[in-house]
Amino acid sequence: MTVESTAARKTTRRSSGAKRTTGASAGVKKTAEAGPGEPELIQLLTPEGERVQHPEYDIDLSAEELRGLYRDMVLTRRFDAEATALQRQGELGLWASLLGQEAAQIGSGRALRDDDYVFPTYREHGVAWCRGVDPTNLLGMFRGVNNGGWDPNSNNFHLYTIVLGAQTLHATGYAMGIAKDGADSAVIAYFGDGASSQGDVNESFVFSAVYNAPVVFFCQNNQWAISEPIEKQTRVPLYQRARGFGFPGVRVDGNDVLACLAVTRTALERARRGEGPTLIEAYTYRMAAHTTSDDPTRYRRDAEREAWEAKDPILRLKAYLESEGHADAAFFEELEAESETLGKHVREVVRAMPVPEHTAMFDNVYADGHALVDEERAQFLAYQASFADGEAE
Ligand SMILES: Cc1ncc(C[n+]2csc(CCOP(=O)(O)OP(=O)(O)O)c2C)c(N)n1
Ligand SMILES: [Mg+2]
Repeated sequence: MTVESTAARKTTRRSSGAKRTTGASAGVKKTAEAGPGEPELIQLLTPEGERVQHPEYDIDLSAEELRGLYRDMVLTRRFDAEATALQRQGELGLWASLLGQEAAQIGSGRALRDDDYVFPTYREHGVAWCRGVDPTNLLGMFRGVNNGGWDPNSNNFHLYTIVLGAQTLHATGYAMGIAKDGADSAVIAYFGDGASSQGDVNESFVFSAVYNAPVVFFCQNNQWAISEPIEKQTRVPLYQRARGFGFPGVRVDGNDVLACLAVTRTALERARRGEGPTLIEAYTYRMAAHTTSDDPTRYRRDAEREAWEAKDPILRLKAYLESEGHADAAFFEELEAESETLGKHVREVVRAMPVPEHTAMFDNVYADGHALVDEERAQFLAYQASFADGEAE
């Protein structure tokens, strides 16, 4: 990776009819939007929506594919906004918004094959969308009516994991397993900048490297772990940590859906070839609060958020689609109507979610039951009954 100053950046505008040049022959440098001294980001679409080339990671997508990525991001953002509103109306207990991280999630999610397996955190609503998980199923846990909400094996999308970093170990073990089975599929584990400090993540790096496991570690560096800034997690850019474990790491512009797609696709292919893990650091920003229980105005400046607004992942793809004539007004209008329909559907489904039996939470702790769980169930029933007595008095 080379580091170049902002002044030395070179962008190559790619008009629809222009002959594509390879990075090497054109001498095109990787572009970056990081400040001086910061490592560059792999980028294919600037914040202004200009297409730039990259010698290693360039991709060719049809207008239809580009519109598809845009649609995914818009609908995911709409779903997310709807969920936040539902929490504010008391319909959900909590929500963890993905606002600002749509490109990282849709780009990496669309790089996956159906037979690949995903191990998410609690914020991967865009990846769930790409896997075909019904978005309303994501809301049950946040409403407190179930403990998961979907069958992980239906879409190869594991349940949300709240315990930071634990899923990286699950992913590594799963990847080691499919390698033993001789499968050519790959595994991807999502985690955050804060989770990168967890022992689990570092242990999974060791195991996956030593066993050449077909796993991609996709770290969304959204700059914050609740109120802890990235500076308190690391002395080096996160992607550089991979080197110490013996596998490659790359930093991609996490607000550039094209770059996220290209980089993840490359890493997955590498894993399939039996060349082991890759760490992708998607450099992005958490535009909303950590969750609906958090108030970020207590610990970060408005100016920081405003600076990231200019790098919005959806606006930059929209600018590109418009400037290249890849989408017309009718496309944007239809998508707006589709967003409205999705929002209405989500609201209706959530409000109609059945309230489970109070004891359902004890049902699947052990496959064959357990005496201790039986005891706890009985205690809980007695506790519930004490309320009923109180009401009766
Ligand atoms: C093992 C563990 N420790 C602490 C927590 C509490 N916790 C939940 S989210 C969070 C911050 C995570 O930050 P990051 O990994 O950057 O992910 P982000 O929420 O920014 O997507 C913490 C400390 C937890 N869930 N699990
Ligand atoms: Mg974070």
